[in-house]
Amino acid sequence: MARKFFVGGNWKMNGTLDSGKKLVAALQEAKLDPNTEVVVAPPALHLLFVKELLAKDSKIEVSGQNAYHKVSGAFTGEVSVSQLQDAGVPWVILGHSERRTIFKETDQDIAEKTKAALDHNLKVIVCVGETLEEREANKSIDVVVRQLNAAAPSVADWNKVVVAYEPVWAIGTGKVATAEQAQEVHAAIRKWAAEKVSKEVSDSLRIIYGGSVAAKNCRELAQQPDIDGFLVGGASLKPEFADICNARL
Ligand code: G2H
Repeated sequence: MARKFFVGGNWKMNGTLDSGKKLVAALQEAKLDPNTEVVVAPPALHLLFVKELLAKDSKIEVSGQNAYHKVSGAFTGEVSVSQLQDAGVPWVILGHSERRTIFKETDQDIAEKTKAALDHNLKVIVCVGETLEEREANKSIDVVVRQLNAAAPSVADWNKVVVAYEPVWAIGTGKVATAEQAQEVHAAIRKWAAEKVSKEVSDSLRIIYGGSVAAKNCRELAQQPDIDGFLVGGASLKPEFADICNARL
């Protein structure tokens, strides 16, 4: 089964309303590969503004960068999965390494958030990936499998999930994983899905790569058989994001 190429732009905690408007205008002017699904994740404060600007081009969807699993309550500073649903935001990124490391989210937290998001009809980009220390100890695949095993019981419908493999040592560092390094882990994730979930899910699951993806390295990565797209940080704030969306052209 052909997997639709998927490119997410994770704007992280960057930009202003004005710069968001310019990024949207650039995306609307660019000629994007119609066979690529494009999703952008602006800061929470900018989500509805960007969603409205994009409405003219319904092909590009928006995503939250995080969400809390409780529906409502005394959780100062959080945005809930049900608030994203209510606002018509179709996607949410969960388990990004910056959430795991800086904000101390655990595998269990991410499992709870994944369940809550899917229960509220959101589509989820679940991030996994090892640290440099773990890679040097040859534990990359063990770590990724541990993170996936924690999230898997929360997933009733894998069609609503995209897995992002983001080696922590490659994030925002300019050190991109080689195409071979990324492919090896992506193949291991697909094997895990075949064994743990089903052959059908393994064949259809989109596994995207994140970590210093740029126009200059995206094409080689995009040619790997198990790389189905990208989660892009820094370069999603630049005109080259359109080239990354077109990596398969
Ligand atoms: C990884 C990635 C986007 P960058 O965090 O999720 O960021 O492309 O800046 O490494």
